[in-house]
Amino acid sequence: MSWGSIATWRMSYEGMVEAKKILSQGGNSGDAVEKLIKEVESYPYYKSVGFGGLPNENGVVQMDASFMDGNTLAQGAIAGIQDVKHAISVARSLSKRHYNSFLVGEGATQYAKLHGFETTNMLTDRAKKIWEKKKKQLQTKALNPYDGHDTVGAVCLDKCGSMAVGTSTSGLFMKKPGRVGDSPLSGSGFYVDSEIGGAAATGLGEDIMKGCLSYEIIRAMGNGKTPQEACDKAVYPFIKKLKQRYGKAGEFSLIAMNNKGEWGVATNVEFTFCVANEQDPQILIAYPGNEETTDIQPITKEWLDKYEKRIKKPID
Ligand code: SD4
Repeated sequence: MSWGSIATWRMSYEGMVEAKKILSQGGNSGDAVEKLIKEVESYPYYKSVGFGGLPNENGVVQMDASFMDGNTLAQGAIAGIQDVKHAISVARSLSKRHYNSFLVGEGATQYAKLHGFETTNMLTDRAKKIWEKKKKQLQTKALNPYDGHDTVGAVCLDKCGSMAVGTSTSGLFMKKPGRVGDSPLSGSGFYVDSEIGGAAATGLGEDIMKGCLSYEIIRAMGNGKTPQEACDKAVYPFIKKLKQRYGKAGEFSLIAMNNKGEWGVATNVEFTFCVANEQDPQILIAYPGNEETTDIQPITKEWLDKYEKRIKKPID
């Protein structure tokens, strides 16, 4: 049996290298998902996940995360958790409970503290500076405050055929306190069924939720579509529908992998992602293609160099 992993954005690369070590040695898909996401949560220059994530309107980092086991369909999720280093680990721990498996706000933070999860101030100096700068800009300019947001979403398949999915995000920069996105919501931000495959989302949660897009992809794969066909079929007609009926569609991207390790993505914006199946992880870049298809290319060194500079650029 082969193993595989797909995860959102360039930021998941280093985590996927770690996940590969687990999966290629016969380790468990849940362990691989958690390890991958913890790597992203730990890196202070990724400003939309974990430590270094951008705060809400009040300057507080509030995180959402989820974990799902594709064998048992067990799920755990948290929303609006504060001061906890690894939101994904809290979500995974909650997935082991039949009751009280989705906690929000203070209750989520209390649970993490009570169960010994590492706590820390998640607001880095850099994130604070970006927030202060944005606050000032918003006073003088009519800007859209909600930019600079990405979720790490990861789907892993292990050699036993078990699948798992997880997500973690600090959500939209400058979000209202208490705002919850799609990432902890079953069927919207994530879903996995080891008999079919898994999917996860990143982008404007308010719009992803309107289509329950992760579940739609699983449903299409369950009806015989390849992961790429399922992503294309679930995402592009929905964007059209949103534009027609709601008047607009935010930016979002979906990833999927089936239980054979085949994968797909769909997006309405430039979207980097990482993938590995029986090979070293690679970073690819996707764009919306013609006629409801997705155009996928290898990443260039030029893109990666620019990215590295951008995420580490001094904040003036
Ligand atoms: C949310 N989906 O909170 C997340 C944020 C994100 O790219 O992924 N943005 O809505």
